[in-house]
Amino acid sequence: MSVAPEAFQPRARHPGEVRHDWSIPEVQSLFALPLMDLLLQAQQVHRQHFVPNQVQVSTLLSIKTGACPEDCTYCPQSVRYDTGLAREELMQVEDVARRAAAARDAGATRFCMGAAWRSPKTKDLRIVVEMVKSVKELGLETCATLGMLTPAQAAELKDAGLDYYNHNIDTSPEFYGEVITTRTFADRLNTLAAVREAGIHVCCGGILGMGEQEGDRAAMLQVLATLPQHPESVPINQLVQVAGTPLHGAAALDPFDFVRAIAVARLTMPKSHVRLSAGREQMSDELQALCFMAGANSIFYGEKLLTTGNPDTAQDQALFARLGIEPEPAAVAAHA
Ligand code: SAM
Ligand code: DTB
Ligand code: SF4
Repeated sequence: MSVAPEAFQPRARHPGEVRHDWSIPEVQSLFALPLMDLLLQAQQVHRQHFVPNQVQVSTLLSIKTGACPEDCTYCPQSVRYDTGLAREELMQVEDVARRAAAARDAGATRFCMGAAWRSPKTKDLRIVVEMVKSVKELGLETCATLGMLTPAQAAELKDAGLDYYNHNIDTSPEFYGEVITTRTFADRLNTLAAVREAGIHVCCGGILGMGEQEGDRAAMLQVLATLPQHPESVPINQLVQVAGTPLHGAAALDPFDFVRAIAVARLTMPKSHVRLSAGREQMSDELQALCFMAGANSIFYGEKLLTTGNPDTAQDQALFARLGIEPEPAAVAAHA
């Protein structure tokens, strides 16, 4: 029996629909739009799913700094590059809790603990579990980024009350091998699957400005937008160039290309928070405003990222006031 050709027509799409079947050419065609058309679409889709003019605010803390065995060519914490960074052991739980309380008092609703590990050791994970519990007790949302996780480790963190786990794919599958050789793209996807399986919210994005092509940026976002469930949080980092790392001196990205990537993340993952992540210290207020227009609705707040600088809290508060942006209230109930 013959089937009517219309049976094979893709069904009508509407902008803002959550989809998991994005093709690379489709994502590339978004990048190719005139910037103002892209910005307009992105802001319209943003308003379908989010309260306008609200931005989620997270604070980062490096709980274990430097001497990382991995070779990520962007990273000041790799043991392989001489960046002059002093190595620090895993922090004490009480000190982390003190820093989290200060972040909460300054206005953050989520506290993200980062460790320069390939993956956590059992004895270290036990300590991180205590950190997560104590940060959670302060009424903050909790996030950690500790490298690769097994399903059992992810389950342990979930039991401790971890709300989010950050693990980035960093770039396209094709460009990935130019950036990191000590762990594969597939390793990253396995960790993301373990985190998802454990019931922890996924925070996953990448870095722009590492010498990748626009096609790599499209391919990276296509991977994220075709995951069975979109990451709840999508950090878009601009490379922070650190002397001593192989990527120091990489050609600067056109700021409008950064804005385009934010807008494409917003359009392809309409319900995800898109974080204007590392690199804000090097951006003008006007560029950051364009990123918010493009649908970014999350930032790192506090004078330090992990090892590099971030705008002062007073400067960010002033920027929010000038733009009429308010911090997003914590979604505690959703993560209980
Ligand atoms: N070691 C763990 C890992 O790599 O999974 C967690 C910490 S690591 C610093 C977290 C992420 O920070 C990296 O995946 C990368 O996307 C981002 N990052 C690191 N150095 C950066 C830099 N110089 N500029 C922008 N983003 C950076
Ligand atoms: C993410 O995507 N960006 C953050 C967080 N996740 C862990 C890290 C940015 C690090 C920038 C370089 C540094 O401060 O060491
Ligand atoms: Fe280590 Fe993470 Fe830096 Fe890579 S990005 S060198 S895994 S701390």
